[in-house]
Amino acid sequence: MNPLILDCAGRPLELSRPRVMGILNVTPDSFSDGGEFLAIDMAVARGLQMVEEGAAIIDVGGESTRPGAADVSIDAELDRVIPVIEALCDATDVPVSVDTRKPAVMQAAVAAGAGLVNDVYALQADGAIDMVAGLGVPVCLMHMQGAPGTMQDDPHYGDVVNEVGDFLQARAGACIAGGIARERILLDPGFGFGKTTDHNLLLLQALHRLVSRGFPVLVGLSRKSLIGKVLGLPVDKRLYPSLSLAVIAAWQGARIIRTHDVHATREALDMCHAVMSMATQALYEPVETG
Ligand code: PT1
Repeated sequence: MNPLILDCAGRPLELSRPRVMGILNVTPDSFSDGGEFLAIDMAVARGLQMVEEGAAIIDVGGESTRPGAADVSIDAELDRVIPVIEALCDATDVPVSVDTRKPAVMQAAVAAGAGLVNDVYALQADGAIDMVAGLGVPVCLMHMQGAPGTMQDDPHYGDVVNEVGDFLQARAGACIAGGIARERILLDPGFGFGKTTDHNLLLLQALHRLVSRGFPVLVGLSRKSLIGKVLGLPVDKRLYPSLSLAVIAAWQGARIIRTHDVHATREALDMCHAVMSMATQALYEPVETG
């Protein structure tokens, strides 16, 4: 396997085995009722805990994009994420990513130490490609049909696997034309973003086809409602099925798994990697015939 190392603003992210991205939501509901400074301390402590548990990157987000979520102003998003990114980058060498659609937030986050832009809007905001090209950091382009407020109302596709792959490849092309290095682009099919349960399952079943387009693939499946739809489990009972989905993605070549449950996911992925790496290590004896 060729060594694949992403340069996240000077912090290496090695992708020769599947890695865990730890989710750090900094929304008012996630670290509430302790006041502004305590909320920052709690978020940083949670980030460092995920580093201890084996996260290879921490994804800091200040705008919820789950189905039905409301928009957040630039100032509110900056107030939430920038102090957390600054403090986290001071406290650890692990790369930090910023989960945002807004070019102004991308700029401030990278100035604060972030080394990767994770954009569920695939840099379609005005000026977003120029911004990331200038910042020189890697970017994850995600597929979404519609917008968070309404995306689950009536998702429809002809061939969901081809349409999602073609969209992402077109966005990657636009990014490369706009000055973002090909080596700095990751793709994400966007599980739960304008997709029915069947769409999500089809996309995961055929994830190897997205991987074969030649960009590192990132997936977020942790605790998502597709698990609730298939197994009838509430969000706090979705760890084991989330691990199953993570391994199905990694087995097909996904390089980064975005998750709330870092320790458990890392163990599942390390075991998956142990099996996958045997494919390239001829340890068996040739069988004598005749
Ligand atoms: C994701 C992702 C993300 N997901 C990337 N960034 C969320 N790159 C935020 C549900 O169906 O998959 N990839 N940033 C969270 N969004 C959702 C969407 C959360 C759907 C929950 C659901 O439950």
